[in-house]
Formats: sequence, C-alpha cells, structure tokens
Amino acid sequence: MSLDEIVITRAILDTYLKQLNEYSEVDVAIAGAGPAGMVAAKYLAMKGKKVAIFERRLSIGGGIWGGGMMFNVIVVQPEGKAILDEFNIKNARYKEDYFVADAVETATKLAAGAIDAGAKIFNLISIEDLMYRENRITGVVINWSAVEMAKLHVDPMTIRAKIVIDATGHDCSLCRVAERKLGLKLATETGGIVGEKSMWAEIGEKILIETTKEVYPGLIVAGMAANAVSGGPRMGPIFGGMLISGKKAAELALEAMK
Ligand code: 48F
Repeated sequence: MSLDEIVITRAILDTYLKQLNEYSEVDVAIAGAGPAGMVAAKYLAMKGKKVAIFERRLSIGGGIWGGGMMFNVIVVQPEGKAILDEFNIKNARYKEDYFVADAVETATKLAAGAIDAGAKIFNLISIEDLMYRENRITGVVINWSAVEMAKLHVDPMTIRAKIVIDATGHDCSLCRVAERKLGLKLATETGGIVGEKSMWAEIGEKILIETTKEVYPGLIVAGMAANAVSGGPRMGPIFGGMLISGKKAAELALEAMK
C-alpha cells in the first residue's frame, strides 16, 4: 500500500472545509466546550437541532480537567448525578448528597455524549463578536484562536444562528461583546454585566438556575458565565450546577425556537 502526503492533505482540507461550510448556518451556536456548553449541545442535538460548539482552546473540557486545585475529581449533588448518569459517567456517593466523579472521564464523556447526539465541536476557534439584526442576536463572528493570540490583523468570518449560547465560563465574553460593542440592555439587575462574586458554593449553585436565561433576544447565557453576568458567586469544583445549567439552556433554546 502506498501513502501519498498530498492525498492526506486533500482529505483534511476537503473534509474540514465541507464541515465548516455545512455549519455556516446552524440552529444553535455555542461558545465554549466546558461542561455547560457540552451538556447544552447534547440535549439540543438529541432534539434534532443543528448545533456547533466553537472552542477557543485546543482541548475541550474547560475547567473540568483539574477538578479542585489539580486533584482531578469533581463533586456533584443529586441533580447533577442524574445528568452524569445520562452521559454514562461513573460516579460514587461520597456522603449524603455529595457524589464524586473522575474529571478526565467527565470531560471526555461529556464531549462524547454531545458528539454522539449529533453536535459538532470546532476547536481552536474563538468567537470574537456577535451578529446583531433588528433587536436580536443572529449569529457569531469567528476567527482562529491562533490569530487572536498572535494579535494578527486578520478579518473574521460569520456563522448565522437562530440562538447563541454564551458558555464561556468566568469570561462571559459574548455577553461582554453585547454590552460593550452593541450597548445592549441585558436582562440583569443593572441592565449590564454585574460581575461574579467570591466563592459561595451553595448560593452559587442555587441561583445558577435563575441566572441561566435569555439575557437578550437570541442570546442565552449558561454555566459560570450566567453567574458572572447576573452577579452570582463562583462555586469552585462542584459541577452539578454547570450540568443543570447546560440542560436548562438547551430547554430555553428549544422553547425560543418554537
Ligand atoms: O470555563 P468553562 O469550563 O465554563 P463552564 O462550562 O464551567 C465552569 C467550570 O469549569 C468552573 C466552575 C465550576 O464551578 O466555576 O470554572 O461554565 O469552559 C468555558 C470554555 O469556553 C472557552 C474556554 O476556552 C473554555 O473551554 N471560551 C471562552 N471564551 C471563548 C471560548 C470564546 N470567546 N470563544 C470560544 N471559546
């Protein structure tokens, strides 16, 4: 058997460009392949929606990999356990309402669950801007993360989406664009980004259910970004809220697309 490097090159280019072309219009564009983004992607794809996640980094998983302070174990509460089970992620009761799971297994199986359901993950791509038409967010503006990191003067390209989910974690970077560049009034107490508060796991997890919402028509915020936008506390290495928030974001998106 012979191997031709040029065929390998063409196989990659043809396949990738076909995929990017196919996903230039989606039902839902998700920023960030952390726990919230990947859970949202699975539940949307399961309902037959065309979903693309754009992830800035080389790897998926966001803040999952390191568990707490690099001890790569995550903790979830019973509601989170139910979602771990749906993704076939092994977990064990530590005590009472505290369950533990392997961080590496969690990151990889959340991604596998989203992909198997039909979602597409594009890594190494950052969402740097939003598309806005007639009082609605209508898409995302993407560029290679390498371009962003090298601060190269290269113009981006655009993906049209019925719904955009900001699952960018502490940065809440899409909502920042909405506030800073578009001057939009977001559905928060102040109308802008309130900013994340210091660690309080119980309250942080509790209010995440309320802070996960459509902050502007077409723009839903999920995961840690939701608390950062609405002024909730961070919660550290307990991940149940992130999973539940991802699921809720998917439900809100489905509702909004009806
Ligand atoms: O930070 P991240 O894991 O967000 P999450 O899903 O989960 C938060 C927890 O990991 C942890 C926590 C738990 O209590 O507080 O922090 O809310 O994943 C966010 C992902 O978004 C990517 C980033 O690289 C990470 O993988 N990201 C951030 N900004 C952009 C982006 C952007 N503008 N475009 C694309 N990806």
